[in-house]
Amino acid sequence: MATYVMSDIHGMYDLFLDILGQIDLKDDDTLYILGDILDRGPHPIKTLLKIMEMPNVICLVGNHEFMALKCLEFLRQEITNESINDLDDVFLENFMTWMQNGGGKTMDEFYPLDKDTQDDIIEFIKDCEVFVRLTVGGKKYILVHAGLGNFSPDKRLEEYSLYEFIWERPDYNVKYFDDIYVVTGHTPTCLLEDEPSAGRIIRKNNHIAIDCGSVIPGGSLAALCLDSGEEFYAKREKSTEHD
Ligand SMILES: [Mn+2]
Repeated sequence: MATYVMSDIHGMYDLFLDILGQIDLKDDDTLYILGDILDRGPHPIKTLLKIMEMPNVICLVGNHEFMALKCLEFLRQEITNESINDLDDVFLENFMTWMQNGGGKTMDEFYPLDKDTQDDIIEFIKDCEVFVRLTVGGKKYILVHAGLGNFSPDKRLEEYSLYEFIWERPDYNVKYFDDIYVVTGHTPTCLLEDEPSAGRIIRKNNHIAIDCGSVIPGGSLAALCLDSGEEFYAKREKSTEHD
């Protein structure tokens, strides 16, 4: 009955399989994936389809799934006079933003799929959680992709906007809660050079930062067992798998 957390796979399918091999997920274990399965790395849709087959995985939405959803839903509809009229500046801006953030890799794998599988993927993304409250071994956790933007101790979780959950980074130097750990992805720890454990999972001020930069040269995909505190890493080779 172990609980694991992981985040920001970004299409790094081989690293994902490596971690699954290490944690040896049992039927009664649960793995939470805190978003950003898609984009940037070589196999985002292959990774997502694998996750969709795993009954004991619970996914949260990341900013990359959100960007993809907004574009894929529009792009896969039949082109009609009506939909051409919808091709407005807002859509084009969304599309440009997604492409600049590695969406091309997701498009490449999404388009050859049959329509039913495309539908399944879109529905799966829509069903992802935005945040999860959890108690493991008597310790309380909040899981969320990016952070609690515009944090205030008096603000209820239900009062945060989607943008504050999936885009805005937390301040790891501020303890948000005395009795709750906030587990986040989105911010690659290998880029936090001032932190003594940069590149590893960072635990600080009741924050737990688990995005170790799977798609960044020299970075890793990480997983954490919340029951034991054990950390697992699959390190990205410096020169393969990604252009
Ligand atoms: Mn992100």
